[in-house]
Amino acid sequence: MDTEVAPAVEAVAADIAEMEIRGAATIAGAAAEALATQARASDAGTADQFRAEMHAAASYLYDTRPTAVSLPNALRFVFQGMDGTTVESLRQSAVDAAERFQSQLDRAQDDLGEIGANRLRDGDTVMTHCHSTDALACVEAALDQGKDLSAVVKETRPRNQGHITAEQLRQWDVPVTLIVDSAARRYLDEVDHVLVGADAVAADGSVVNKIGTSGLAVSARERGVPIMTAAQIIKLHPGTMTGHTVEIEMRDEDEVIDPSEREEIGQITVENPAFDVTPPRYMDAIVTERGQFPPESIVTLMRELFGETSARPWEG
Ligand code: RUB
Repeated sequence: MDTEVAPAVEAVAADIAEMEIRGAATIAGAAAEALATQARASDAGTADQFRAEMHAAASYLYDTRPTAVSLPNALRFVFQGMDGTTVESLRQSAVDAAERFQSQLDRAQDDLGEIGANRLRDGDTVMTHCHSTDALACVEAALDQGKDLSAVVKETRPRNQGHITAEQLRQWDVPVTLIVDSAARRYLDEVDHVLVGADAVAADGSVVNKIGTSGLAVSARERGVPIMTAAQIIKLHPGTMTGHTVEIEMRDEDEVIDPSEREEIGQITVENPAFDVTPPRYMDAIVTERGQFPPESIVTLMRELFGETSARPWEG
C-alpha cells in the first residue's frame, strides 16, 4: 500500500521542526491545515489507502516536536471529523474538519483574550516571556477596551522569541522595555502582571511553557506579582489525566553556543531544554476560552471535556 506523504506536508513538518512555524496555537493550525493539504493531494484509489496516507501524514507531523499537546489535539480533531466510505467523502470531510478547527482556534483565542483582559487594569505594566499568541490576545483585548498598557519583554534566550513579542506590542503602540532574561527579577518590582502562554497544561494544573517560565513564576510569587497563563483548551493535555507526563523537548546545542566558540572553550556539556514545568502553586490563574481557573481546578474542565476515561477532547 502506498503511504506517501505529500511534499507540501513534509515542508510544513520541516518548518515546525526548524521553528519557522512555532508557538503551540500556530503549530496546531498549521498541522490541521497540512492534513487538509494531504487530503487534497491524495490520489488514493480506495478509502483504506486514503486513510493510510492520512495516518502517515499525521504521524510525520506528530514526530516534529514533542511538547505542545495542541499538535496531537489538532490531528485528532481532523481525524474525528473525517467520515465516509469513499475517498471523496473522506477527503471532503477532512478538509471541512481542518477548516472548522482553524475557525474554532481563532474564535477561542478571541474569547480567551476577552476573559484575560479583565485581569488587566488601565495603566498596568505586564511582563512577558517568549511569544504567545494566547497571551497577546489578552493584551489586545485590553487595548481594545481602551486600557493603556506598557510591557517589559524578556528576550527569551536562546531563540529570542521576545523580539517577536516586542514587535507585535510596538505595532499596537504599547511602550516596550526589552530585558535580558536574567534581569527579570529586578524588573518585577515595576510590573503589575506576568503574562505567559502554555504548550501543555497538566491535570494537576502544572503549566508547561518556554524554558524560564518556572523561574519567572517563582520570582513573581516571591515579589507578590500575579502571574497568569493564557491557554486555549487545545493546550489541555488529556494524557495527564491518566498519569502520563509531558515530554520536554531537548533542542540542538548549537542554539546555545556557536560550535567554533565551543571548540575554543574545550570539552563541556551543553544542554538546551526548550520548555519547563511550573507547578500549580506558583501560578495564579489559567485563562481559557471557557473561563479562568485556579490551576488546581483545571481538572474539572478537563473532566468535562475529556470525560473520566476518554482521551478524545474534540468529540461531538
Ligand atoms: C513557544 C512557547 C509559547 C507557547 C504558547 O515556544 O513556549 O509560550 O507555545 O504560544 P516555541 P501560543 O517558540 O519553542 O514554539 O499562545 O501562541 O500558542
